[in-house]
Amino acid sequence: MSNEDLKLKVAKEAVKLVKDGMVVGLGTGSTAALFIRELGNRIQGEELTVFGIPTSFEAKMLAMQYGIPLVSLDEYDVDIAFDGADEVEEKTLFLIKGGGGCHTQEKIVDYNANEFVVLVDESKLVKNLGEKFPIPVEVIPSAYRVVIRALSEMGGEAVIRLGERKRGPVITDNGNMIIDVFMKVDDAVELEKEINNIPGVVENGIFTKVDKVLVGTKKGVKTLK
Ligand code: ABF
Repeated sequence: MSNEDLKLKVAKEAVKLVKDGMVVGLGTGSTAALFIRELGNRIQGEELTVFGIPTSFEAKMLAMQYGIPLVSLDEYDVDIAFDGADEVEEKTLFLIKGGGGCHTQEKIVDYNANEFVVLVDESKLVKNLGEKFPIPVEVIPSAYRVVIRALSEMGGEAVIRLGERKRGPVITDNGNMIIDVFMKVDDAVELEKEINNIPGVVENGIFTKVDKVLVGTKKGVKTLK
């Protein structure tokens, strides 16, 4: 069974948690994309009244494609948010997100949801946060050099994320740059705050407020909480 099969299993399980009348946070990435498709199918099939709040341009386009009516945080609170992750620390359920560069909008929606549910296949589980993945940091472009310096002083190895052809930096939905930081994460709660305290940083990809993680395994979907 491939990782893609496991992601689909998780998406199908997650969509069962949505109830009629809910406002749902729609995450970004390949797992969240499967969830958005499944949710669209359920809304059409069962004629549910459900609204989505997207976490990225990508999620917005998918929601429109699959017929999920959209609202915004201007007027609505989020009942439940579903989103992917790059790493999940098994013992704490802390996450690294932002491999797709959308973690700022994701954190706004996910942290403000009444319930935040993470959707991953088992390859994303790690013993210690930062084991495989750098921490993505969204940065105001004019501040990139001083932010890199500050992150280096904190013991990180910080690199600007470049686009596929490596001709320039990746630009986020918010018009900013991403700096990826390779560093040991001893205290994720403190580090999340500390990185955000650097002038010029918009948001980092450490997520420490998670309600539930649905993990796709070969034996089925397990829930961590
Ligand atoms: C988003 O998509 C990101 O925060 C995370 O980087 C990524 C996970 O993507 P996938 O589900 O494709 O592995 O949720």
